[in-house]
Amino acid sequence: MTENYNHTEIEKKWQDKWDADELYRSVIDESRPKHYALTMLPYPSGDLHIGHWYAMTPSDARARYMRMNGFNVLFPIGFDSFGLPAEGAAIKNNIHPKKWTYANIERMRGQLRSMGAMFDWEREAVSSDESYYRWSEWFFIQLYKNGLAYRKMSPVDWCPSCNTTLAREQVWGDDRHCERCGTPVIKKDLDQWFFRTTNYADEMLKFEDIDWPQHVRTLQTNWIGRSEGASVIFKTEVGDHDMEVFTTRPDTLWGATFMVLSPEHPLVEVVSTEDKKAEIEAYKDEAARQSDIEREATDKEKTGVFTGGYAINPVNDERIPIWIADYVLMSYGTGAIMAVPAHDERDFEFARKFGLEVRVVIQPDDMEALDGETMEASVPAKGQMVNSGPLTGTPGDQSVVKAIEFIGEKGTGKKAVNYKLRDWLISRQRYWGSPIPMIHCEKCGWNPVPEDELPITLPEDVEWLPTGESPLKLHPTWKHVKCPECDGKAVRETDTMDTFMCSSWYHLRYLSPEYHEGPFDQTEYDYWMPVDIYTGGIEHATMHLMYTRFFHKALRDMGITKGDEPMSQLRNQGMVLGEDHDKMSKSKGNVIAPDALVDKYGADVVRAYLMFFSRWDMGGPWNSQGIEGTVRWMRRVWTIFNETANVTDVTPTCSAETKKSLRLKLHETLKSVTFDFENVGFNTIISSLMELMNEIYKARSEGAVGTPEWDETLDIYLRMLAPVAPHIAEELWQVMGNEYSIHTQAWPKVDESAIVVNEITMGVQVNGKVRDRITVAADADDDTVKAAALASENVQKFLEGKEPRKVIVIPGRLVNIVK
Ligand code: ANZ
Ligand code: ZN
Repeated sequence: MTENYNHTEIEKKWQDKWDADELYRSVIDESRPKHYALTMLPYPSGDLHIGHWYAMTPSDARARYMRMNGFNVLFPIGFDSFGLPAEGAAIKNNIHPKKWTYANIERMRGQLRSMGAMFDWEREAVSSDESYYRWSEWFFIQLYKNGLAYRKMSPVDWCPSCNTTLAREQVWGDDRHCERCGTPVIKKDLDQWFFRTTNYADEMLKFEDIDWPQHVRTLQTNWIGRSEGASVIFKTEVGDHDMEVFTTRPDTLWGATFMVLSPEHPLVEVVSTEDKKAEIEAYKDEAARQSDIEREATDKEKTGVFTGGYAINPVNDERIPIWIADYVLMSYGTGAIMAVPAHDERDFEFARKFGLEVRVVIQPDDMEALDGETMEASVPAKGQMVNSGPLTGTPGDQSVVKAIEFIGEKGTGKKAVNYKLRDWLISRQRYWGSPIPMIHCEKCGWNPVPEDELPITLPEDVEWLPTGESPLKLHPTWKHVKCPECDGKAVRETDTMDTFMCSSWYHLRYLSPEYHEGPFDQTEYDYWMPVDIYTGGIEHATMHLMYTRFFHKALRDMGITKGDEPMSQLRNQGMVLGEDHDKMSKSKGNVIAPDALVDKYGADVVRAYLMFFSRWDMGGPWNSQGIEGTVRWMRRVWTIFNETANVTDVTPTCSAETKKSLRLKLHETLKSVTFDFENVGFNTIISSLMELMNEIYKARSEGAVGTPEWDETLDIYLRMLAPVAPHIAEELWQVMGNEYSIHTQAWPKVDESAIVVNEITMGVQVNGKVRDRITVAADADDDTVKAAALASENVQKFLEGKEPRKVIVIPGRLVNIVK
């Protein structure tokens, strides 16, 4: 009798044993190639959800596969444990953010262990530990010393409910609400710390040396938003101030019929005439209430106000009216534009609405002569320059270059590149984050905390209830320190760092979490870095995945890291949706809780089903019927191994054909599973294993038990199963009388000779009558087929010893022999 498959007992037993034996400890071993498999670290929200399982368990299977292939694999885990939710929970439940966070970490460690993943817990890193954030602080100082951290007064997006600034990516939707709490975001002027990510904009556009999905590359490329063009200086008529514009079309300079300033532009005050001031103020107020997205929308009715002022066009000294309009954003380029209505869509709509001149200066070759008075839409295409003073007649393929040369000679403009990417705003007016290690003295200005005084630790006695002020600022003593330069009275920076700072380098802390001489141990770095495969959610395409690249490159230039990129390969999973095909949420009641599933089915089934139910990079809706299919498969696996484990003296009764086709299926499966593991294609791994299981049952019914082919199949089956379902594979490995552990076994090798791909049978005719059938490889050439046909005994008989006059091969079907 077969024992029942008691997953709870089996999984617990092996998890404990693996732990006790330190089976997944990864230490430097120069004799083996290394493989650093990194899965995105979780935020300790308190509950591991199905999304974590979906990210981590297939990644674990891949890491295990690499290990079986002879790699020394590092697969670490940790917690991204600073951040706003801890303070939210603190306020709600009156519990210290630190206490809440560490209690959650404790609980989640247990949940993570239930996955049966090959995490090396000795390398766990927790970003809110003093031993960790000490180095976040240290990195801040290095960035500061290298001119990559600076302080600037700037209008920021502020969430009045969370009481903090938000990065551009944390402001969501057309109504611009806070990503965390949904409150509408307002603008506020604050002194903030920034990292100069824009220094690396061009380099971050290069992806040649890394294997990252095209989708992520496109998102990052668009986010960086590089535009080439020119910067041109127009002078204001009154006061001769510089009004710099960025344009991608310097070839249209002669067509500028008005200028537009962003309502927030500092020159608005200067150029506007007294009679316009009231109207302008009203317009500015209105613009401030809209989001950049709303303001930029092309389908929006254009609005604006004439300032009463004029600028001088540097190419022809023409006097041009200056307007303000909300479609020009202060946050892009210089916040001022030259408007060329004949060739720019938004400028055209604006000109028509306010009756401004539309002047054609570009004539594309393939279009009828354009007329500014009558045209119904702008013509943005390049073409020959017309109406453009000395440059009239310049062909479209040279127009931009010639125009830049022209303004260059006049000293009024030059080639320029512009980016949508902004510097990274680091400051958060919050408590639960890494302190920014800077000190301000009235006399000496800003200075970093001396490195030997690190870490600056967070005080525990803080008021976390909302006061409208940052808890560190409110603290009575914490901020008061001596100036590192003059020893006089000074104050600490009371803002803390954006948590994306902590997660920009956690892959380095994993290398040596106990190391205290630096952020990481160089020996470990040299062995393990770069990360060979990074897996996680696509939602991190533009923030985390750009910050971590920036960070690595900045550190590289300081001689701290090596190589140009931190992560050689990236693969993203999709999202597990609720059964109703909606995003899971507590309010919709469609949340799938992994703990309950593990209780009911076991971790192995949950792992396998998550790999099976959809393409990993696509995700899809959960299906509670679907998982039953995986359960049945796992039971069949359990049963067949147990039933045949102790069979010793059985006489195989199957045919040679059965043995051959079992081996064929086995090695075909091994080949495709190997291919799929290499290419991170998890769903087909499981379906292949299911199919092979059917073949195994069939072979058993045909009497294959006891044959060498049978033994080989079972052995290879378990090795293929081991990365997917590590517990059951370990148990069955033992049941089969093998030596512990299956997880230190080698991945099996495909026997190509067992896979004669697609044999076909062809008829052989002699003088029009079928005399025999031959079996050949489908891809056999004509000569091979002819030789096989002529070798047939029957054919020889009918040839009666004569040489055939003709042999014709009809590929795939027939050989025709003429006697
Ligand atoms: C004159 C012109 C003529 C333009 C023409 C376009 C076509 P990208 O590709 O996005 O970089 N622009 C510049 N700064 C702006 C701002 N702060 N707010 C709104 N629009 C702004 O686009 C650059 C073009 O967008 C610039 O080139 C400018 O209009 C406009 F036939 O200048 B152009
Ligand atoms: Zn000082």
